Amino acid sequence: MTSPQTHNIKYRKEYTAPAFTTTHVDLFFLIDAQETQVKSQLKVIRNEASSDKSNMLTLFGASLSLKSISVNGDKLTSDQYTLDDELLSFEISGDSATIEITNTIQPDKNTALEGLYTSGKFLLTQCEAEGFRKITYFQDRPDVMARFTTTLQANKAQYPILLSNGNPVESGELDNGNHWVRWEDPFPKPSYLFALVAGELSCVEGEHIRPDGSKVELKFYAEQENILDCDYALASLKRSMEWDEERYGLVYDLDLYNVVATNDFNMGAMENKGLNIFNSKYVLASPTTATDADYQGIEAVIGHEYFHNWTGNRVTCQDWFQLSLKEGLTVYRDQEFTSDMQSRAVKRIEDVRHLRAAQFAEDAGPMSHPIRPDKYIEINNFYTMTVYSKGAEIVRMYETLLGRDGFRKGMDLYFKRFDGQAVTCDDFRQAMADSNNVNLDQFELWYAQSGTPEIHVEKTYNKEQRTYTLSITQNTPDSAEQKDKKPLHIPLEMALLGTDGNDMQVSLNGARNTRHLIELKKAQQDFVFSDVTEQPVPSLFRGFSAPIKLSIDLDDKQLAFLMAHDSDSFARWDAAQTLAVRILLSEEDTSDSITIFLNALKNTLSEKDLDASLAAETLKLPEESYLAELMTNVDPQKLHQRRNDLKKQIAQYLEQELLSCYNDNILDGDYQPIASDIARRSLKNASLSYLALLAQHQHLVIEQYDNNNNMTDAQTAISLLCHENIEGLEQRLDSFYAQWKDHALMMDKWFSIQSSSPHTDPDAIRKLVENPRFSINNPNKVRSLFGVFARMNPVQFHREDGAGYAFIKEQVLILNAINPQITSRLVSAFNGWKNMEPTRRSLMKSALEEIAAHKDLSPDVYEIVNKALS
Ligand code: B3K
Ligand code: ZN
Repeated sequence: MTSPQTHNIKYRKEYTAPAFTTTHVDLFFLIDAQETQVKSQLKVIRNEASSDKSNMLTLFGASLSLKSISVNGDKLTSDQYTLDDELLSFEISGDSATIEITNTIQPDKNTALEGLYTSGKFLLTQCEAEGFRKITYFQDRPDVMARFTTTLQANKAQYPILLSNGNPVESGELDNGNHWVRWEDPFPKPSYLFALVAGELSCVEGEHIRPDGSKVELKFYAEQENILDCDYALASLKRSMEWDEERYGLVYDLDLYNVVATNDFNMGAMENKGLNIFNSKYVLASPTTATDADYQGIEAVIGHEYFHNWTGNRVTCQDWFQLSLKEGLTVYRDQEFTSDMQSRAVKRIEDVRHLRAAQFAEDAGPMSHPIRPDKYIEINNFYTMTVYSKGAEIVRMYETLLGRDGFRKGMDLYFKRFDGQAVTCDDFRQAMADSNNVNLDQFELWYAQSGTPEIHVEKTYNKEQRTYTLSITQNTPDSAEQKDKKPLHIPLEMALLGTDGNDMQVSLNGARNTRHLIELKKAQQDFVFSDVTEQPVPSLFRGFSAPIKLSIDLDDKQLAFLMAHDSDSFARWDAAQTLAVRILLSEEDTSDSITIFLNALKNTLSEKDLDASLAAETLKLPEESYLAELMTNVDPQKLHQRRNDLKKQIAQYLEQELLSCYNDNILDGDYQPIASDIARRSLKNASLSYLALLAQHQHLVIEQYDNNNNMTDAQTAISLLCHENIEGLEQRLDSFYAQWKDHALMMDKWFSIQSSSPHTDPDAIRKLVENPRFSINNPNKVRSLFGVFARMNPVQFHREDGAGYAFIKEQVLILNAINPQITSRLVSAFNGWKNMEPTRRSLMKSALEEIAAHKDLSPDVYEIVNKALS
């Protein structure tokens, strides 16, 4: 590891196309867990489009042992090249060359899980963003797109399965017990999409028939004991393929689609061309082991990686600053897929809840960055909520502005112009603008500016003239690294509700309608509606038409009115959230607001054609991290207490309604992860989470746990037992353990159920670290125990004695040497320190300073900690 001083910053503005590009790569691997030999043959040619006319070819390489290198058949001597920890450079005479390189790597020693590494009985790769350079020397940058051929050779008994990108074209056996398979990927791709898998795996197969009648083979690989749990993922893949054909006319382009599930993965999944690699959490499911949320997670991630085949793989990013080009767009696509498969309204609510809880906080803290960052030290730190989820919101705004057909025209033009190329966010925006004949220049600011815009609305009704004026200002606050931000182009979907609760027919600039789309472009703008026959209640930013914070003076009764009547289900939910936020943050007496809120909730739960899933969403109070972001001098324990007190008031006031919701939504029959059943379970379990706060109903939790026939009900119940410390918990945790101790994903649940509980203190977490099923080398375990503790257990992480911070600090220092990517995620839990009350602020700061003083910090951790402290 390098010392802090040498962690250099990369700037977006410094992009230049490389002097040479690689067109063909022929790889040979002699697979062995201790030492794998890699031979590569590269065909490089001068890149005419580049302004760089140098004769030097520079290849990246990290943690490699170089054995030999030759150019056009001539072996280079050590004075003919330069080599350091990161780069290998040598001269190319002429405009093209064939390069041959041999090097070795040590998969077994690779604990960072980037490059080639070991998981159980197989070896696998993770290359995005810059992991290919840990396999061999290469122009490891996304604007170098080459055709790959990969030959894998290994002992047949130990490594019966040998997979790589594209199609298998040849295979054979050798006398020494080895076998080999050659894979050819016909599509030029950047090296971050390279993958290989070698080892013992079982397989289940399916197929998809394309619109032209041709067949795609679908194969899922997992360890033998899990292979039966791949069915749902396989079905989701087929649904994804059909959906993309239908919605965007995008068809899969190889005859084989492989997916491999592993327990050892730094993230959710990876879209390698023709060979996706997945965290087993997003593949494996059965009714007794997976919750509704797990099933939905699988479908979303399977879809996401599949959709990358066009948005990411066929059209890729010029450089890593453009990451949101593929991630924001692909998240938007997977959100739309889920909306079509499940409930659009609920999906929108869940996504906005998540955005507010995590992205708003990120954008208000030291890691605030635009969706297209201008600089970074370690690109892995920029796979953020901002790049992904805010990025998806920005793509969604094109669709809001241009309409669904206009957006589709833009997508069609984007693929027509850029298929097979590595491009920029500006290219995408231009395709949207050109295909719709509109000017989207101002829209670029969404890519360039960080921070969450604040919209303030003043409203005036003129009874005589029957006009209603919305006077709207926008402002994006200064953030860590950006000041003086400009006004953005913001779509505002809205309606005015009359006293009957219906959207009024009103005119704006001559257009008479019940719904209007306003485009904000200036710091201050007035919109005058005419034909407004009575004083309306405005419903603004319907469907969350832009990722902003809204402030408007609506009283409690008006919010309750929107909760009851708004025809937009998102706006109904959001009115409830706004009222809850007001109650939870107010310094004044809130009893009147509470009464109005409780009655509004009661009406929601008593509606005769109640939508169970929307009712469940309405019952969920705003997340603590969202509330904290709206405050200063946060005392997270006090905030937690306050939110719990409100929950208890709701439980008491709505006891009968909650009991009915609970009882009416108990399902008979076999578990099915279908939308209608999920909706009912979700209302039942949301109700149970309130009833669990009332001593007289806690028996329901025990009964639900003991009689469950699915993991959704079981996990809800055992988490409630744990969080409310209900008698009978210990025995049930033990039997859960006894039943599932050999099931990795179930052990992740067992750890996280405990680590999120306010009754699990740092000492108890230390005991869990000693459990034989815990491993600090396994990212899922680290996330379940440490990640969940730091993010979802505010009572213990933010203890006033500092023991929670001390515990995470210790783990960060241990993990830093094992897995930098996982560590930098964990250490980010300290990012909100400046927003805390003074005691915790100084405790968190000291923890960060102790981490910063550590001498061998990885660039990943160094970047986060230094930003946090600056
Ligand atoms: N593209 C990968 C993420 C890679 C993360 C590298 N640190 C998964 C995805 O977004 O689909
Ligand atoms: Zn992605």
